[in-house]
Amino acid sequence: MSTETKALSILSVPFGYGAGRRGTEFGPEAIRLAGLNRQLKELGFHIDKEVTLPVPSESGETHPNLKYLNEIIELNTNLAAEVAGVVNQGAFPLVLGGDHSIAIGTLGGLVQKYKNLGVIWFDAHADLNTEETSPSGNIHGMSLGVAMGRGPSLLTQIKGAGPNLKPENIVLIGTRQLDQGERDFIRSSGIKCFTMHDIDRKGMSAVMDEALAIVTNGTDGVHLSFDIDSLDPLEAPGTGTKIPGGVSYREAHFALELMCESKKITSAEFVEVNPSLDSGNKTARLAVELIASLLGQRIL
Ligand code: B3U
Ligand code: MN
Ligand code: MN
Repeated sequence: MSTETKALSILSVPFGYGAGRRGTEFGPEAIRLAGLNRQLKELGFHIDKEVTLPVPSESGETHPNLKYLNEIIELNTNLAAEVAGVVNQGAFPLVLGGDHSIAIGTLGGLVQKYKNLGVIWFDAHADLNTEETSPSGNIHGMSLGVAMGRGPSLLTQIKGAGPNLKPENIVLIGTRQLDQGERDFIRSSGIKCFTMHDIDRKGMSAVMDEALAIVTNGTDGVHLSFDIDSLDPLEAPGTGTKIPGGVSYREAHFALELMCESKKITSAEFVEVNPSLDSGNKTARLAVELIASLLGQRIL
């Protein structure tokens, strides 16, 4: 984000119905306990607004391939409206999950202001499944697709979700687990995907240079959607779908510092912290440190 923009709004989303295991609903609280507000104040931010989204109660209706569909529609409809309100007032939205299905609402709100939004999707996964290609029926594995207008109309009709997000403006970073339908879609749509192989081959520095060039080309804002499972599980044990061979602690900080230096990031969300799987709040503390790197924390 630009150093001039010091107003920030925190949107906490204690929501876990999009994930296969319970626990991400405790993510925002764990991130708070790890000292987020103190850290932000130290960095000179004025916290404009702090909102906790109300979580819908269980409807009891079941859709085997779209688990908790009704709850996800309701939550994301509200979140999109909140995020749109924050960006229209000129503050930087910092969204704390919750599972990654909340990106449907975050992106749905952002595209109401940004007509050509760039997106950096930092994640072990691509979250590009549909009802047909998902092995789990968990909507957190579909959220980027839904935000692009791919998937069941019940979800894509959430205000803002849809073709406003263009594949040429999206990059995936840290990818290491794809389902076949996602592979096919990445190839046919032209979304740029920097897998762990690319990070090993080129180094995080070159990957971020390329990624930032793509997401800033012809765009009017850049959103960072940061799934904590992009990190190696040794660093981030408190998350539900751990995939070995992830981004290192240093690579993650470095990538976020480069995003900060670029002054191009206009919003961010941090998702999939699951305190019930964590040891000693390590993963939430890591999330706070990473947020600080994105927002200007420096060694010297
Ligand atoms: N691709 C798998 C696994 C998964 C996606 N996102 C997470 N896990 N966190 C799926 O269920 O769609
Ligand atoms: Mn994800
Ligand atoms: Mn993931």
